[in-house]
Amino acid sequence: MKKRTFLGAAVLAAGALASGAALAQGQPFKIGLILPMTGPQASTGRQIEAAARLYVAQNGDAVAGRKVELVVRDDTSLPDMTKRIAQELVVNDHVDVLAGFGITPAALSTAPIATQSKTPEVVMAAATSTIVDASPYIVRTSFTLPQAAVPLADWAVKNGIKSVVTLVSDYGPGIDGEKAFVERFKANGGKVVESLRVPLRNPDFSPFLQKAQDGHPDALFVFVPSGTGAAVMKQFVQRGMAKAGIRLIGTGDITDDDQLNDMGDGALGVITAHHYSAEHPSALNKQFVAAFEKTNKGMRPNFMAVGGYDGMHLIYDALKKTAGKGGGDALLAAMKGDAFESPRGPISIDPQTRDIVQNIYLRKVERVNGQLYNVEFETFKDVKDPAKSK
Ligand code: VNL
Repeated sequence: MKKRTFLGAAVLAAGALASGAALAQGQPFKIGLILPMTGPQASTGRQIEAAARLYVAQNGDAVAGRKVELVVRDDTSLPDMTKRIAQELVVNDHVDVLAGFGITPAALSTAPIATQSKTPEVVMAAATSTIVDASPYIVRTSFTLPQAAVPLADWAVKNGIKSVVTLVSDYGPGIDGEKAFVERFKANGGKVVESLRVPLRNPDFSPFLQKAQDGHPDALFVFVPSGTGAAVMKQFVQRGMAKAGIRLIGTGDITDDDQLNDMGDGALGVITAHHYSAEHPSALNKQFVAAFEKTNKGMRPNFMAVGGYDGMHLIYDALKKTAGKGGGDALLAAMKGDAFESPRGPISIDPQTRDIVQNIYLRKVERVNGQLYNVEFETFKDVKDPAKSK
């Protein structure tokens, strides 16, 4: 407890120092990247680190004459550890920006540190709607679950799906996704047979899938975090749920590009809504995917990689706008309203909410040149988080 209090005071002092612009410009500009590099969300950490390093390799390790340094730390996706690392990075390493955050609890646990030390917290992965409300220093380059779930609910009703069972991971993003999908689907006249929630840690999907199957819905709506989709897909196929007439739909987390190509033919035809597909047909995305695959053999960039890549872009833009000076408040002001083309399409940061505004795509899993991809077939432009525009 004593230690906590001490660290709290140190965090405040570090903030005062930074905001007083006492840190000389000769110092490197440090980005503390806190990611799950081991443990259940390790694929998210791997993807984001690879993309962040690619961004630096492509754009140089100096901005407006100021050297940029990435400090990568593994939080194993345990929020207490995320917080401890964030404190250390601010107090000892004097980082200028905190970034990364593989899961919602990690992003939330760091929010008080960002606020106290006036350090921008760039959330590159976590996707619960309310994260941006936890600190005025949080900016998000990932997505929110309602952004994807609402267009999917509209598509479902228009395409003959009259009843669903929902199955989500039992924490922030899952609950957001369930709520957004169910509300919209019901408002469109759809029937929700049952809503199931499966634990985040060590999930055993089989009893839940059994329940879903017993409900005989037209479709099963699923959200599970990145890295977990293949396990659900495997059991969905093994149980013969598709053959029993149940369609699998969900947010794009379930057909994650990191795993999709190994999911087999059972994944063909699965419809999802999301903000990024490695198959997105733009020149910028083709370049991004080729460069990523070249420097990371055997890996395909997924939506986490794009969140990391764009987060770096946002930080570089902000540092440029402050002419290399940085400073928490100045960086944040520069980030608000920033807009650029991402490998996912055009994006911007809503200056009011600090949340991302981006296109959402409906996609279908298809085989392209022998590989499984999410092929986009409909675009919803400039989607804000629907949970905030109510
Ligand atoms: C979260 C949301 C994490 C979506 C995810 O994968 C994901 C989160 C690690 O907010 O915790 O795909």
